[in-house]
Amino acid sequence: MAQFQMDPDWLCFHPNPSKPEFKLPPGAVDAHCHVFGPGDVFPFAPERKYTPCDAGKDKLWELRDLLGFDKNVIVQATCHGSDNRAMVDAVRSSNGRAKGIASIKATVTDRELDEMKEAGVTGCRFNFLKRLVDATPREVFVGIAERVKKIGWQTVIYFESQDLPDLWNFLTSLPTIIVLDHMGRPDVTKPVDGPEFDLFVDLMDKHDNIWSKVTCPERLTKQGPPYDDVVPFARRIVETFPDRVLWGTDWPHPNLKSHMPDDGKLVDFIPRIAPTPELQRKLLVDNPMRLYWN
Ligand code: 0GY
Repeated sequence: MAQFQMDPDWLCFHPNPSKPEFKLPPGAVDAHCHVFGPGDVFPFAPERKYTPCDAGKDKLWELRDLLGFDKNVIVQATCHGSDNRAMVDAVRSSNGRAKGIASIKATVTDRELDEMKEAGVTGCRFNFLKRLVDATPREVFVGIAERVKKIGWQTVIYFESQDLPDLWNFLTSLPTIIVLDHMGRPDVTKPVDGPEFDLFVDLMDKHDNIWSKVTCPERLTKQGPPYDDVVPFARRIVETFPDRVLWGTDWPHPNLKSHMPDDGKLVDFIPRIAPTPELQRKLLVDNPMRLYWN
């Protein structure tokens, strides 16, 4: 009997994704994905807000090879809280083909940070989504950012577009490179050149330490596949900031409710948002290599 029962409405990752038509450039990096457990080996955290299906490292490597990626950046998922063992184990066993982003508390010791760094962790994530985590005071995040800056880490930040005005001063005060998840989760029913998305573009424009993942059309869409409504948003960011964008699958796609994407089709979305070979090479190879494997 498995130790954990996934949530009754949980959508598990696609069982047999298609091989993409778009051929990824050599050395492409999936710069946003997760591992879940398996729960019997790496228990989910007591404070978690969801219990997923198991999605361990072996499944992730299978997907990497099927899609044609060379490397992964594994972001600690909130179902594991600040217990980073599943993520660190995956990074350690990847033969140098994965890096990690941790979730840490202010109580983390310097030794723990050094051990994670030695394993291949290159940053930590701050999460502002109430459905995923209990709130952490901003001054605590600032203190963590000042510490991780000393070991050369970046901070990855997950928030939703309506919170950007309030978060502006916090974000712009952080001393590290900052990577924003999923373009700050724009409301794609609003105009791509309207005030809300302009503010996100303005943030990146004024602060060249801020990067964006142009990820998660399956999460942002209101129309569903093939995600036509997300294309203009991602394309605007890729074309405006070609040297500060990253792409990732978001496998195993936590908390989707409407549908589970075919990961091969998600890869086929890339040339729609990065239409030239040069933009594709920057997005998929040059940028993630500069940020994570430098
Ligand atoms: C994502 C998005 C989500 C979940 C998490 O760590 C997580 O649990 O990041 C979400 O539910 O929106 O980036 O995978």
